[in-house]
Amino acid sequence: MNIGIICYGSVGGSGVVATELARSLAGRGHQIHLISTETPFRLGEYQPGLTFHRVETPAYPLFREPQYVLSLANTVVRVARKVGLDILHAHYAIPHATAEYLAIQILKKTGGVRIPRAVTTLHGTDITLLGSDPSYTEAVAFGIEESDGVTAVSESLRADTFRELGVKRDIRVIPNFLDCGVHRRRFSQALRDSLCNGRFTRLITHVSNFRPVKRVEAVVEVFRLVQAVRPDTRLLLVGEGPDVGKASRLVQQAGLSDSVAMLGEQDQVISLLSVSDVFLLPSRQESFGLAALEAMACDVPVVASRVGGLPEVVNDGETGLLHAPDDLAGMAASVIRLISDELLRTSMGHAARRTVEQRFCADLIVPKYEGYYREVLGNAG
Ligand code: GMT
Repeated sequence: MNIGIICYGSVGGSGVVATELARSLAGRGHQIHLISTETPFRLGEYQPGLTFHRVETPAYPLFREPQYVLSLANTVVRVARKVGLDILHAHYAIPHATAEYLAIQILKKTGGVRIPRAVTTLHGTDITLLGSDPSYTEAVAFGIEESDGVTAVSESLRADTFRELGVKRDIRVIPNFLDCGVHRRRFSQALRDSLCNGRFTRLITHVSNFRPVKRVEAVVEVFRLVQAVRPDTRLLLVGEGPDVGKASRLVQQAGLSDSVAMLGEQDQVISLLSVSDVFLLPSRQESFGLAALEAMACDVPVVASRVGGLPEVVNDGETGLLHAPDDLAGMAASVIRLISDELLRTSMGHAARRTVEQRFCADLIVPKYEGYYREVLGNAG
């Protein structure tokens, strides 16, 4: 198939999933056209069958905001005219489902080219935080209704979409996935020693894009409670985003600067996860929690909020420990339990890895997307 994939290239799970899907599909012999404003940060080396198309959005002083929907639709039209797309797959509904719809209307009107079938994948905040905001609801719901196929990354997100947007169509749940050959524990004693710095014996890791939904204040507070009992524990904060400054302030105010390492954005987190004892994700909302899945793939148990799709990823009591989002004391107690009980920690870590292998590997999930594309093409009217 000739498949166009639209995604955000900046750091974020939806872009990571779209890029992994693009790479896997190209590896399975499809021609993939990845369309984004910037080179997705996990695109990696050149791969036959995978072409990147940059969306350029010109600035003009009259406009307060760049007209991204128009430039994206325009790029899609040009790519479709040049290569003849079978499927156009938008990741993240806002505004990608709208641009997808617009591009297809233009192609239908101008004719002379194959009209791709439109698939939209809902990732989370495009529904739960933004899509359900009255400023967006009608347009987002319309884009979803007009797509030929719609997928959601968890049952929870599917239910949220029906409830929040009132859409009435079928939505297929296809969970997120990882390349299990790449995402696996690669332990380095040297890295662990350097992070433990002769002073710490346990490492807790949080990876995110530091948006308010990730609740850095909860990350720091849980760690403060853990440190009070286990001063030999260090927190690794990995990632960049609007709340990084806030995280740094909170760490300082709590007198924890010596025990927290702020490592900034990292292309690959496998080495850091592989030397971690516990992964901490106390988000307010999480439709799936790809960061938790990445930790699990590296044999690391997860302590997280029991919200959204996280219970579909982390099996409470088996591959991690889940708590109500406000139960920070409970999360701290779970972290302390895991770092104090090596047997429990390693058995939960192994169970986490097994879960990833049994349910979330690319070779299980990517064929589900291929099958869905075929269904959508089969339904072409
Ligand atoms: O909202 C974000 O933090 C970014 C967003 C994204 O663009 O990736 O994350 C959402 O999609 C991910 C990939 O499907 C999921 O793993 C995240 O759980 C989801 N974030 C939220 O629901 C908060």
